[in-house]
Amino acid sequence: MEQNLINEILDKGYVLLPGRRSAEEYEQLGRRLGEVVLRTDVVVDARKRALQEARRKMSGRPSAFQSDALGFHSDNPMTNVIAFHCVRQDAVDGTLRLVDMPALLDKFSDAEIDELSCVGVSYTYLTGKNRDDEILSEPLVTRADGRLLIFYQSWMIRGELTVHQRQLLDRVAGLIEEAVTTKGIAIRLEQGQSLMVDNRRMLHGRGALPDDSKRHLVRLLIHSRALPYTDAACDRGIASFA
Ligand SMILES: O=C(O)CCC(=O)C(=O)O
Ligand SMILES: [Fe+2]
Repeated sequence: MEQNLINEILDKGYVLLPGRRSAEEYEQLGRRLGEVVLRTDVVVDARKRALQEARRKMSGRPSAFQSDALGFHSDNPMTNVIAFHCVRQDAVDGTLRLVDMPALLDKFSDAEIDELSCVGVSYTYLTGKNRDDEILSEPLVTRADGRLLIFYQSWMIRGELTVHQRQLLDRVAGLIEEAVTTKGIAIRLEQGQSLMVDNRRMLHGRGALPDDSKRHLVRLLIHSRALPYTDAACDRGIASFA
């Protein structure tokens, strides 16, 4: 079962698991794929959001607890699989959208990819004693064994950029928007369904939800040695769990 899931994630960038299961069964399955670094109840909750914001070292970032739309992004680059399980779906929408970044970056020349690989995107430790103490940086694009590994959070691109890098980033942002309308992947999970996504390949996002939405997903951030990852992000991250 695990190998089939891994193969499908490698092939398509994500897998919608067949059938339905309980949240416990889903979490067990997640643990068989790798190390579960973080488990989060994704719900619209203004209080949770305010608490999270107060604790954050880098403030003003979007939150999984917000009702506003969430722009396309990767989650923390220390993990390469993000899993979502639906405990309860929103009454009206709650669709997750995915964009396959390496496919989109096909339009860029090797030299342009090199330029993008010099753009650093900030993040902090996901867990452990160093959490939020240190601001780390991962390249927006890393070449690894003929693949491109992505870490994209448009709001975390800090530091000096050249004019050319800025133009490339605008082009990337435009293509992401375009991909959603033309060949974007839209998945509205139903109760008991689970989705696993290659976090170093696909971006995810969603539209706005009502402030009183009852939608509830369980998100697992998993570090799997069976899927591509970058040493810098993962080894530092894993070392900090102790
Ligand atoms: O609410 C969602 O569908 C996604 C939220 C999100 O980006 C996350 O939990 O990582
Ligand atoms: Fe996310």
